[in-house]
Amino acid sequence: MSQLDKFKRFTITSALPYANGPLHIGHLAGAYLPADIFVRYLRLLRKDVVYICGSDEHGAAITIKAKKEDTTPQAIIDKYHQQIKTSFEEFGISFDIYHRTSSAIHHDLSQEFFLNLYEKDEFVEKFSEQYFDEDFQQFLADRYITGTCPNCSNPNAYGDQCENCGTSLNPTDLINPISTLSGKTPVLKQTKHWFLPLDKYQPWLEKWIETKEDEWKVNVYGQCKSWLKSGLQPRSMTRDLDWGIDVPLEEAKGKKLYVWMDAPIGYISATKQWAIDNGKDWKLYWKKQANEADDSCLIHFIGKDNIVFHCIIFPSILHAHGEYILPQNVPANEFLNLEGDKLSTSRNHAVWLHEYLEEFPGKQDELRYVLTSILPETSDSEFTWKDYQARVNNELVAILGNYVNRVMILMHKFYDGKVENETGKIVLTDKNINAGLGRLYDDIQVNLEAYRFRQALQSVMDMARLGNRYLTEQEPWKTIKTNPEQAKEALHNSLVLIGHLAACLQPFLPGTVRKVVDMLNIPFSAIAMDAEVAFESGHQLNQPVLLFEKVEDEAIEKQLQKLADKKAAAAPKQPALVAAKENISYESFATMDIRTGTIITAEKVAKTKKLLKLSIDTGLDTRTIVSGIAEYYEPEAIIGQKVSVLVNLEPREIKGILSQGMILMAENSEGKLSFVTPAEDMHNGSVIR
Ligand code: B3M
Ligand code: ZN
Repeated sequence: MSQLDKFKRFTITSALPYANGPLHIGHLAGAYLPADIFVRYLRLLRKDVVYICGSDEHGAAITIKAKKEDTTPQAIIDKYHQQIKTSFEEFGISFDIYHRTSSAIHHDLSQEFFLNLYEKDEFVEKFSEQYFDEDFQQFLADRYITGTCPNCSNPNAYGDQCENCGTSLNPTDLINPISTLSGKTPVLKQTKHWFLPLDKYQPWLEKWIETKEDEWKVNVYGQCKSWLKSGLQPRSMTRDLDWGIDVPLEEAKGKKLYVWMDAPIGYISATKQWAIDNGKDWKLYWKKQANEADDSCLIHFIGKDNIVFHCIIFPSILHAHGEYILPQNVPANEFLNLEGDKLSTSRNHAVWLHEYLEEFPGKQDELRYVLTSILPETSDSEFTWKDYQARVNNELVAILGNYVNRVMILMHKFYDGKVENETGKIVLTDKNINAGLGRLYDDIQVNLEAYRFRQALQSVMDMARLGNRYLTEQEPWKTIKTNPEQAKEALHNSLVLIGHLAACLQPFLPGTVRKVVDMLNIPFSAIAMDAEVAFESGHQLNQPVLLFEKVEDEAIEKQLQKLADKKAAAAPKQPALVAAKENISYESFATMDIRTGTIITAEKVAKTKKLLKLSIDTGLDTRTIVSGIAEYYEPEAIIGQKVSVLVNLEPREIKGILSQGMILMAENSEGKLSFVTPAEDMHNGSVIR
């Protein structure tokens, strides 16, 4: 009997990925593959389950990406929502709906939630000072305000960041702030925000989370405890932003909901949409029922960086609302690393799902298998291509594929694929196999229900190992001559075992199961984890097909090379520096007279490529200097340029012109030149020392 039998219904969610980039294997191993396995298991048990996901299309993650790609947030979410949705579909994550938070149904429900809490007076209203454009009657968040960066003096820094030096800023950090709407100086104005009083909910949260001590994963429970221990603070649920869901209050014009207020509500709005599309009642999956025993079991699959939002903030919102169920469990995973390094979107250090699907067509189950084998369930884990190859070749091909293939080939060789006996029904007759099978079923079930998917998969593979051992012991290829009845029974037992294997493989390798069921020539519905596997006498098997192919070295080399190329392309180039010179005394340095000056005129020196004839105001005099910069600067462009001049360099004649000094130039490792100019405006003749 399953632990899960006490629940009437299941509401399973996977974190809504931000629609700001493609999916990689880290996403899959965190919140999607484990949930998909669990959901497929529930469906096998014929549970009433809805599996929900969708794109998270609000928040800075989206607007920042739009800025980077020089486009609109709408264009970003449209592009990536489609791409993510397609990748999930092709990979076979079996959501009942993949929705999006930009939908009207989601905007409406999020506003409804906000108003519900607002009308109950749950929010704490707080004021702070923010810039406001009086002409446009609007608060200025992020890029609606520019000014001088307090860090590097870039005059075009944004309210959230200076793109010159990379510093992250608040609008009030800017020197000389200017509104990009009116071009005028904004005024500071009080702005109001609505805070969720987490401090008020803390005692309730503590009690509720206590009840989860034995059930939740240690990493999840521990993180919650430490948040609670440090004391919860009120958290603003609104923002002065231009992208997101409008705060539904007259006095909050121009304000949006904080993305973490709306995103988890996305689970609910997606369920509503699914219910509309499928003639269901969404309330059964989300609302408290009259009788607690009728409540749905809500489980959030997430990565560890989302724990606080799913275990503290969202439950607080649900609790404050009052009508909703709370999560039964939040089995968060740790992180997956790749080839000894953190997965990184910005450094392009990732195995991208859409690329994998293209380069390994039809090999979804191979990736599912490897990722499930290394899921970061209790600590960070690592994907390497060599390990991928080893697991596919040594486990999928050599154990699972080999077992099914041997049995199928022998059945065709000896009996033309016909399953036939006198009793009229083919069932498992070997006591040892039966006992072994029973133990493995228990292991698989217990581990699946405890979110230990790695171990559960190992037990499924043990079933194939059991079959291989049985076949080797029975040797039907020999007994077919000496004891044909025994050979037949052994192969029939093996065949029934394949049926059990297919049933247990369903949550893990659905594509493979389809192939097995095809070969067995039985309806999909005939295999279930709690059903007997049997064949009617006279049943005809289909021709065997290979379940898995060996992964060749070349394929792995290619992937490793690709990662190396990406890494090289993303690495910042190290400048090749000129070697340092010998030390000199201060005295010899002090003999140089270096002054600030200004270029007054500039012209090319006839019959040369490199030389410009400059006249320089050195403060002391106006003098002629010949400088080898003609390949880098047009003469007209440098009139008025501030420079540094070595004025006491021995004059010398160059191409018939007396050059009286030298302009100092900085030269980088690529040979690019730059004038050396004082950072502040200095009068000509200022001494450089
Ligand atoms: N989009 C954060 C993330 O992708 C966020 C999850 C929302 S779940 C409601 O890590
Ligand atoms: Zn700056």
